[in-house]
Amino acid sequence: MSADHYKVLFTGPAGAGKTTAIRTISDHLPMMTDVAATDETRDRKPSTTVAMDYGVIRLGRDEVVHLYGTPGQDRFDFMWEILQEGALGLLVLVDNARPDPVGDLTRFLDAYDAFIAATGVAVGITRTDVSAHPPRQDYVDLLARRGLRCPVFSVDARDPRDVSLLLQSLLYCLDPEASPA
Ligand SMILES: Nc1nc2c(ncn2[C@@H]2O[C@H](COP(=O)(O)OP(=O)(O)OP(=O)(O)O)[C@@H](O)[C@H]2O)c(=O)[nH]1
Ligand SMILES: [Mg+2]
Repeated sequence: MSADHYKVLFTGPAGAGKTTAIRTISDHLPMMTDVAATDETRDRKPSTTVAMDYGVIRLGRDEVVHLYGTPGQDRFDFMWEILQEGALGLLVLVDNARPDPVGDLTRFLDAYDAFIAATGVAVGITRTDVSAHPPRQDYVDLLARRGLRCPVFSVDARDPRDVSLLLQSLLYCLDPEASPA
């Protein structure tokens, strides 16, 4: 039986866990383009994505989801638009331990404004074990102010259950008729 193929895109600031999330749920060893970080990200983690991540997950019997991840750093933002092509929806990961994570989310919602309007978005708040502040409600309020109703979860990018729940909630929200796998 031939499967339906979908593409989703993970984005968000450097260190939010995009590469980790894709690696966590991918059925096969993902393709990564991480190089040793030489800039300010080096203090936080040893490597950073310079082009893209790519993994794949089969959901149920007949759905294959292709997982693409962007670089987080602004200097590679030319990849953000390229990677949107053909994607069904966007997963924004934000690192709750950064100085202004709600501002980070605002920046990514702005950057992907037209894409989100045409597709859909879900938000994963990572590193809530490192910083419990700001609360989830701050993100919900921001999304509501922008007229966006979408899933918002606290996720640990290292936990396959968290990441796949976020992914499935995005897919479900894009197509409520679809049965979650
Ligand atoms: N404590 C904690 N660590 C986490 C959590 N989620 C992810 N991490 C860690 O945070 C780091 C995220 O790094 P990456 O996955 O490379 O982040 P990225 O978003 O791909 O970053 P760029 O490619 O630089 O944009 C990894 O060391 C993860 O193990 C979490 O919920 N809690
Ligand atoms: Mg990365």
